[in-house]
Amino acid sequence: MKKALITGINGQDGSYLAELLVNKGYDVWGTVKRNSVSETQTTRIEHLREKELINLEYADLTDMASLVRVLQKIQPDEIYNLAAQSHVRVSFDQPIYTANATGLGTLNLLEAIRMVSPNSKFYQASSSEMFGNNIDEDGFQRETTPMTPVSPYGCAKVFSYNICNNYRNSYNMKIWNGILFNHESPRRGTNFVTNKVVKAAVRIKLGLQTELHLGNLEATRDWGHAKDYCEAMWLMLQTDEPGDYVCSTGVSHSVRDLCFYTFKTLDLKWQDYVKIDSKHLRPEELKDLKGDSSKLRNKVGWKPKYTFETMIDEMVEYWLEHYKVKKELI
Ligand code: NAP
Ligand code: G4F
Repeated sequence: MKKALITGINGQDGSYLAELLVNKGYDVWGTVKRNSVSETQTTRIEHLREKELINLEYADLTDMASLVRVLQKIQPDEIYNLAAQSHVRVSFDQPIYTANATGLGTLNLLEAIRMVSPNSKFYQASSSEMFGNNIDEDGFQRETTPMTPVSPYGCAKVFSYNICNNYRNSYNMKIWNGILFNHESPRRGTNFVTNKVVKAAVRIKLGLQTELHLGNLEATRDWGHAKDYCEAMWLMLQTDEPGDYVCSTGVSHSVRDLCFYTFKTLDLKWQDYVKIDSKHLRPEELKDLKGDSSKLRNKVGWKPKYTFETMIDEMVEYWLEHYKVKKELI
């Protein structure tokens, strides 16, 4: 039985990846960060924890000793580093913490692996935010697109990406960088734009809310489904040769399109409810993202199952179910 360790197992991706690895017969371990409300440490993975399908350890990427302890205990075959302060807007408010957790945290983990578990395969959650506003002539970003990040989060992820490549080359460690474009799901934090819009539209439909305050409606993103992208992470680690892979759908939509589609699904007109609030704007904005994932599709055989529309439909259903309303009743 293969052993896998997922840092940030209670995050959106961690929870889907844990399900995928449990279903594949792995012995799955995950790290959680201590919280004074213990229930919030396991909200997204409670269904796995209560059936004793996963094992949890306390650890923090900023605390290298905790990482050494966990690695010594588990000696995993595969390590998926999904933990991070992952919110771009928040990274402007907490740049130093973001650099420590999302940047130096990766180095803490790599050093711990080098000392304690050097033969483990390692997946790093790299991000399309690393490209900043660089776009190739054909309108796409890919593995070779220059990286000029426009947020403290993006800068921290570039550090992690570079140090992973450096450790791969210097110490022959088995390290893969998955450069993932935005991926969403009903489990997405509701302060990211997709789940914020979907949750608010459902609440407006049910009379629980009257307005939705957003920032930049013109930005475009290449939005995929987190389940599809977790499959890509696992597939990468099953290849023989470590490398860097973009994972994306190749289709992008604006935040305005997202509002249009979501409100229309509920027979609402988004213009009647959406208000622009400058507090959701960023000091510097990453305007457009659209990824070319040919390398992943051709070399690894990955293909997404969800479209933008089926993903948003699933998220709408989730929030209706949350408020105990059947779609046919509204
Ligand atoms: P997420 O939902 O924010 O999950 C992040 C997880 O990391 C949470 O469980 C969080 O715990 C944990 N964490 C935060 N700071 C930590 C620290 N200092 N030490 C240990 N754990 C810590 O993010 P996600 O959407 O699942 O994304 C997974 C990874 O992929 C992240 O690294 C993200 O930056 C990256 N990524 C995401 C996307 C995307 O579109 N989703 C795209 C590209 C890359 P708490 O909840 O207790 O804070
Ligand atoms: O949903 P977002 O906050 O995601 P963002 O900034 O693209 O970052 C996500 O994707 C990255 C991959 O490229 C990940 F690495 C990162 O961890 C995270 O998962 O914002 C998407 C767009 C932005 O252009 C933002 O300015 O939506 C725009 N937006 C407009 N109004 C808003 C809002 N974003 C948020 N969060 N809240 C708003 O009210």
